[in-house]
Amino acid sequence: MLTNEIRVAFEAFNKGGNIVSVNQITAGLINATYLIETDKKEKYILQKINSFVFKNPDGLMKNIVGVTKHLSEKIKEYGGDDKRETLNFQPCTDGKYYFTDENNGVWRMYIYVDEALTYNKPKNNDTFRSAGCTFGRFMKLLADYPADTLYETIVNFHNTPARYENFLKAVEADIKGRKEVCQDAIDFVVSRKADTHRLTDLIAEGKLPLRVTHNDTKLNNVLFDIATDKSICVIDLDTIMPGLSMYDFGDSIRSGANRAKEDETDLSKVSIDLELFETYVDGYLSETADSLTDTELENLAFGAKLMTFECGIRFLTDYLEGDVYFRTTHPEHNIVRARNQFKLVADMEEHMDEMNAIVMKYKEKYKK
Ligand code: GN1
Ligand code: MG
Repeated sequence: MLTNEIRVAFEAFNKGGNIVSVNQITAGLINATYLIETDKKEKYILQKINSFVFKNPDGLMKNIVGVTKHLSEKIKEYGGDDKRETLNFQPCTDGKYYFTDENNGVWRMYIYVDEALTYNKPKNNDTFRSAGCTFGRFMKLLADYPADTLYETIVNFHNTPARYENFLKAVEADIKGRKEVCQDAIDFVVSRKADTHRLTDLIAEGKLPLRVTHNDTKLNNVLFDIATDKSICVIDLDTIMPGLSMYDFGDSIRSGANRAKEDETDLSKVSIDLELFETYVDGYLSETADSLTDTELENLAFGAKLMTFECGIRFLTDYLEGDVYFRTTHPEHNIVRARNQFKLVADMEEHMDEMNAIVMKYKEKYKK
């Protein structure tokens, strides 16, 4: 629906033409996203940035514009199509890549990648393998990006011990009186405290390299070409920051290799699909095996479990704090999501040896 604020924001990017249609895209849980079509037959994605989550739009957009320009150059070097394989953000008349409206709403806009779609669940093994290649290539193309110029858009985003501490505070404060009804989930988290610091300990010991990572690699954050069904373009670039390969690998597994959707209430449907896990490992390592260290490879499967655990902790914390962070459609939404993630964690624990063996199999295949 075309509202006044959407029209004003669109006009700030000075592309000309009149809006003929607006469609909200609700797949993401953070920003408000609109597909805009104009009478000049042009299509754009206009996004209102969630300013509760992202406090510094200037730093955020500098990261994103810097990274997408870097990607464009690389894509052109290998003969790819930089109009489809990366997002192209549009400046306003003042040269800034975002617009602040009269209510302090912050907006940005990029050219819509046409003839492409996203999947919430892999359509088949090939789709998921292809996503693995694309996220792996993304990290590879950014290997020489100056990481120290990146602004930390969400401080401690994948710092699981810090997430754990926030969770404990939320339990303690219990501002919504929800603690009692989710004691099972609270106990689940507390009993796995030791897992929270395994990767941060390895970082502190200098045993894991920080890389430029995406940090939010769920399957619907990559676009697929409708004609070929190959994944082409990584989207949702707000959390690009220095991070670990396990974060990107892990979050893809969390979201794509769960047999159920993230907010499935029937927990008997939630489990890790090892065939999908394998197909993603194949795609991801086909691009990255040579650059990953042995310690990274040994921790990839654990990373999948940790990202699932951390996401569950975040959903549970948000439930305890009254649903202030993630978009929800009903009061139980966050606790449903948390229990779902914890069921997946428990299932991954059962299959951890198999998951590690699969990673080693593809290490042998791809590492020269
Ligand atoms: C959010 O923005 P979106 O929907 O792609 C969240 C991720 C969570 C995910 C859970 C910036 O991702 O960290 O894993 O929801 N993004 C942010 O679905 O917090
Ligand atoms: Mg998204």
